[in-house]
Amino acid sequence: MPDSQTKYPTILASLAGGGVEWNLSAGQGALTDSDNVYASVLLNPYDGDANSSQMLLATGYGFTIPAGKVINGIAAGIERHDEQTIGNTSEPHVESIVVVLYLAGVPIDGGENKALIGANWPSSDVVATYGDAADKWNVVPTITQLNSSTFGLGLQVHADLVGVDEGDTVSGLVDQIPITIYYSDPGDTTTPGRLCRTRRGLRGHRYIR
Ligand SMILES: [Ca+2]
Ligand SMILES: [Ca+2]
Repeated sequence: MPDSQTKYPTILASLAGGGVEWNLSAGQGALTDSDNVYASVLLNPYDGDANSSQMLLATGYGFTIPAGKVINGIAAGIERHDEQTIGNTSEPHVESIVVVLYLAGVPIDGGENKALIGANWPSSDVVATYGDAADKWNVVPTITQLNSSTFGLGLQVHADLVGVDEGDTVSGLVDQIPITIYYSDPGDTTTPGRLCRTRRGLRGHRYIR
């Protein structure tokens, strides 16, 4: 039977290597609930060293996918908004530029970047969902890897210059990042692809008769 697990990150980190460090002073549990307790980052669109964030790494999900299951899809929800911090911006302009799956401290090799670059964050909390029940982000992690505390999501954001005066600053705020993993038993016949093959098989059988 198809099944799924939804879990929340219990380990947060801002990965050094360029960009502005995320403010994680709300604690390691900041993204485990939609409670308006945030991880945030303060960006200066005019400063090339400060207009992008470091990678926010959310791990420690604690999945318990049973051995032997087939992974069908992965979905991540990012509840987030942006705020004008200082200045004359008519509206803040913070966008996600990297949304990737991580394992053991690095992006999973070959994984898809799901960020919708150019789509500004809303001014109040909205959940953006990346992936779905049949989308594996172009990766094939093992169940052991998905259950690892090092499996999770990396998020990097950027502030653009549209409508922004020099000296303006904006913040990106993230409330929660649930990840849902969809799985089923090997040989499960409920997936659309298998139904199509079954129909073709029945037609062929009829023609032979
Ligand atoms: Ca919220
Ligand atoms: Ca929160």
